[in-house]
Amino acid sequence: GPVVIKVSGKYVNPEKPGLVKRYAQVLHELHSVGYRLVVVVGGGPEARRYIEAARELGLGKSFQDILGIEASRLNARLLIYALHPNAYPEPPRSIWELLEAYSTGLIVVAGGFQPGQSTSGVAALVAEAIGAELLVLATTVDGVYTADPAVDKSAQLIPRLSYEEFRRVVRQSMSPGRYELLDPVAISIVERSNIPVRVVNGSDPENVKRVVLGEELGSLITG
Ligand code: U5P
Repeated sequence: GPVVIKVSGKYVNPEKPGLVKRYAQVLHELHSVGYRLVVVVGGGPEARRYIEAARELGLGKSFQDILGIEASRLNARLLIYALHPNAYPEPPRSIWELLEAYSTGLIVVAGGFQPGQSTSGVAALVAEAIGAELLVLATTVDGVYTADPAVDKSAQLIPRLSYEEFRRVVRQSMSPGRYELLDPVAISIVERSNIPVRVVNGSDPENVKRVVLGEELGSLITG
């Protein structure tokens, strides 16, 4: 079945051409063995710079989000061109454009859609629309922990948890550039459609390949 992969903008951005290339290789491999793929790319450090500048200018959250969206779309384009000619040439801007791009059978790479969410919200909406069997979050941590592993050394990785348990361990933020692992939109969507979510460390694209091929790695969030 189809798979949606959300890659942190910390890994797909102009500072990491080597990693972008390795992501392109892994995605190409999975696509060529028959997986239908949609990849959603985050805004990364560039999005945070624009959002911070907008904040300092006193601009509202909608404008901050829009700047974040444009940064994520530029990162998406970097991966699209690295995948050429196997990816749809434009990052879709909405679920309508996504479905049109997806119907070509090419790998589709998206960034943000609209204010009020993060790219994890996009990933969840897309996963629901295309009937994905799995949503992979290629992120900066090894999985979901009992506490923030960057702050609390005694934090433990939780290999398997329910949506409800996930809600309890991750505090939900609604600030531009500071949405958590799954934003409130994303968690509601995956829960209402019972989409399994696998959280892995995205610093190595091979981790994404492993979990798409069925390996148990990181954390699995299910109903
Ligand atoms: N963003 C949105 N809507 C989207 C995707 C992203 O407003 O559909 C904005 C948020 O401010 C988000 C930023 O924090 O772009 C960068 O995306 P992300 O890397 O946080 O997912």
